[in-house]
Amino acid sequence: MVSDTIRWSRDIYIEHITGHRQYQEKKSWHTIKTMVNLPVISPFKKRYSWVQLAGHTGSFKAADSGTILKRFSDNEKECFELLMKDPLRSCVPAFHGVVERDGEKYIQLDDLLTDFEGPCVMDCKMGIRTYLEEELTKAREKPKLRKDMYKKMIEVDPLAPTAEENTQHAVTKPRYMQWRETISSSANLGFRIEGIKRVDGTCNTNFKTTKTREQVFQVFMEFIEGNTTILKKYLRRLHDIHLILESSDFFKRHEVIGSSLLFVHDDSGHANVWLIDFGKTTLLPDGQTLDHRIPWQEGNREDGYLLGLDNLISILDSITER
Ligand code: I3P
Repeated sequence: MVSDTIRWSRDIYIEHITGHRQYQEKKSWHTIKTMVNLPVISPFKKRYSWVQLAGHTGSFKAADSGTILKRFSDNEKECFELLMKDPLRSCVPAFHGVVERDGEKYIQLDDLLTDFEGPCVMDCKMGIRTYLEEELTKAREKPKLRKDMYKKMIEVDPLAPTAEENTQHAVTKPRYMQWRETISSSANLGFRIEGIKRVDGTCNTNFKTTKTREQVFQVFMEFIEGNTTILKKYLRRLHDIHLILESSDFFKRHEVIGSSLLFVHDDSGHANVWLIDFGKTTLLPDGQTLDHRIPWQEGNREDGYLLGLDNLISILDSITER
């Protein structure tokens, strides 16, 4: 399932960054780990492509000016179709249907960066939980051992695996995802920072252990470089999003997992926030709705999205108060 959190830089598609190294190269629009899909750049048009701050590699393709192509997922397409008819339409990239390129299907979406000059981008993955209940059930029925996840785990904390996991050199996916939630702010604050791209083009995804309110506060301060105009715009937009979520039928009727809030601003003081990534957003059975705040217990499908949004707003509010 493709549920990437993504975002963009001009002219170069930047791939997913794994591990806990901090990349501080001072190269503008630098490929951080692997560069793929260098799009053809028209000298006549301003072309933007994607910086992928987290998620699966190779999921994006350059498209006509002002849009991007994201690898097709039936689930995400269905979400966008519903979102285009929901009050949340104003909070997500516009969906332009499904297209085929080189035998592969993609969904076509608005490029949210088009209106920014040298955008700074932050990706916050929302919710207290980052895996679907159905993933948990499947993993229980047929446990699959993941050596790659074990490796990622010991890179951050060599003491995290159990004796059994050390023997197997592997962990199950839910075990890894739950561990990721507890070392970051997902479990305690209901969101976590996945990555940031700064104006100079450097990217940082070294936020796996950014966990406390104070740590998140510091990251936000650096991200906005103390610019209170931008901060106020972000806050206003988050309050609007909050109101719209409360009135959204789509939101009531979906378990929203692995979706992000994308913060974008530039030097001119232009700032906005959107909801992105619906690859793991799942329609509930008929008649079931979620509160998005009450604690998750297996079976209730709660995702803690609004808890995360409340905390995000209160942390940004505390910046204005200092
Ligand atoms: C990845 C992250 C992704 C998840 C991926 C994880 O961990 O949690 O959200 O993809 O699982 O490896 P990390 O950020 O620590 O690198 P999904 O959300 O699609 O499950 P995967 O390796 O099975 O794709």
